[in-house]
Amino acid sequence: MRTAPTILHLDMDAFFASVEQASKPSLRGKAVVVGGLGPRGVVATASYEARVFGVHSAMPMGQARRLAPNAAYLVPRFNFYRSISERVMELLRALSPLVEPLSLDEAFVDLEAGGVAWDERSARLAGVKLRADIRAVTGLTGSVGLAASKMLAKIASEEAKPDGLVVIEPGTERAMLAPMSVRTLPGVGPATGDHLRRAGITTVEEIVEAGEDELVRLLGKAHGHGLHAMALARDDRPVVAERETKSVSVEDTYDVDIHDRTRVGLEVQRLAERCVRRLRGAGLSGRTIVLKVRRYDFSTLTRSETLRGPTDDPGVIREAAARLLDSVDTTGGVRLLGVGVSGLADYTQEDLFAQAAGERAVAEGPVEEHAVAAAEEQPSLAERRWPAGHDVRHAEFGHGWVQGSGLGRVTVRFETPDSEPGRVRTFRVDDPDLEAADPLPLVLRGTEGGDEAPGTAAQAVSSVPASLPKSWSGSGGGAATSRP
Ligand code: DCP
Ligand code: MG
Repeated sequence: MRTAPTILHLDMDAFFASVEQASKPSLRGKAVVVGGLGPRGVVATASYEARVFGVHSAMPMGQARRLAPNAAYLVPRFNFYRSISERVMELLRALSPLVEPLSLDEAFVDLEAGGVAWDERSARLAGVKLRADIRAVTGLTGSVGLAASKMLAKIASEEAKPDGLVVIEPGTERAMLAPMSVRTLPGVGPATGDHLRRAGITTVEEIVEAGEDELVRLLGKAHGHGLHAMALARDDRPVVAERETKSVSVEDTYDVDIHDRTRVGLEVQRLAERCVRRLRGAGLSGRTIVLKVRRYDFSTLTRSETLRGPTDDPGVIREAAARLLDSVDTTGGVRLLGVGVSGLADYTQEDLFAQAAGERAVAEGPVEEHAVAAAEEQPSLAERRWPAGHDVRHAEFGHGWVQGSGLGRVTVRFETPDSEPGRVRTFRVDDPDLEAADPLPLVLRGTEGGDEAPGTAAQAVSSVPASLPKSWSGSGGGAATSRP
C-alpha cells in the first residue's frame, strides 16, 4: 500500500437535489425531494434540508411526503444531471489519467499517477483546488476524501460531507476504523451486516478480533478473507480508468428442445426474474436487457434493448425480455435461453424508471410500436404533460419551471439560475404560449476562465445592462432570451 494520501474520492453533495436548487433560486436553502412521483415512486435523493425530516434515498415517496409535507417534490432530469456529471469528470481527468467513476456523482482519482500529488501537502492542495474548480464550473459543492487506499478515501469523503475535505493520514487508519460500524466497510450491505451482528460482530474492531478463520467460516472464503483485510485497513485495489464492462446474466440449457412457443415465453419470464434477483443481490441496476437464444441447430443469437436509465424493476425487465423474444423465430425448437442485464450502475432508480417508459431507445430487435408512436406524434396541446420541476418557456413571461399541475392547470415559477426567486403564475395545460424548454446552464459559461468561444454566453450576459434590476421580469425575460 502507498504511504501518502494520494487517492482521492469525490462525491457530490445531494447531487440531483443540489442541481435543482442551483437551477431554481426559490428552492435554495429549502427541503427538496427528487424522485418518482407516481404511486410506486421512490426518493432518488433529498436536499440536506429535507434529510433533517428523515427523508433519504430509496424511501417510498408516500413516506417522504408524510415526513416532509412542505418540501418541493420534483421529477428527475437525468440528461441534465448527466451533462453536469460530464463536466465534473472532465475536471477529474485533468488531474490524472486514472479516474474511476462509480456513478454520476462519484469517482476515485489516483493523484500520484497524474503527477499532481506525492505527499500529504500536495494531495491536500489538489483536493482544495478541485473543490474550488467544481464550484466555479458547476456552481455545486462536492466533498473530497484523501487517503492511501480507495476504501479509506471513500470513508473520508463520507466524513467530509457536506461541502468538506478530509485527509486520513497514513498510520492513523486502523485506530480510526476500529470503532466504526462494520457497515462502513465496502461490501457490507444490510444482509452481511445482519449476519455479522447475529455472530456478535458490529464494529470493525470486532472483525479484527474475530480473526480471519471465523470471518471465512461466517461469510465464505472470498468475502471473509477480503473483509478481514479491509478491517485491518489493507486495501491494495488500484484505481482503474475504465470500469470493466460487466453484466449479470442467467441461462438454462434444456435436455430436450422446447418447441412450444408459450413454454418458451414462460421460460424467458422465469429467467428474467432470476436475473433480477441476482442484479438486486449485487446492489446493481442496468440499462441494457439482453436475450440469448440457441436454436435446435446450435445457431445462437442475441437481441438487446437499451433503456434510458438503469433499472432493476422485474416488471420492466420481464417486459423488455418478452419484447425481444417477439423478434426471434423459435420454430424448430430452442435448446438454450438466457436473459442478461448490462450497462450496470451502482445505484438503482427503481420506480423512477416507470416514468421513463415510453422513452425507450431500442437498440436492436423489435421496435416497440406504441413507444415509437409516442415519440413521433406530437401530442395535442391538451394532452401535454408537465412534470414537476421541468423547464418551460412562456411567450410573454420567459423561462420558468413547473411547480405543479392538475385539474387542467399548470403552475409555473418564472426564475432562472441567476435571477432572484421568481413569481408564480397559473395557466391552462393547453395554453399555446407555454412550451417545454431545455434547462439553462447553472453557471454562465465564459466567466470561468476564457475557454469558451467568444461571442456566445459571455456576450449575451454582458449585453444585459448592469443597472437592470434583477427582478423576475428583468433577468427572467431578458437574460434568458439572449442565452444560447
Ligand atoms: N440516486 C438514486 N437512487 C438512489 C441513490 C442515489 O437515484 N437509491 C441518485 C440521486 C443522487 C445521486 O444518485 O443525487 C448520487 O447518489 P449519492 O448516494 O452520492 O447521494 P447524494 O449525492 O444525493 O447525497 P450525498 O451528499 O449523501 O452524496
Ligand atoms: Mg453524492
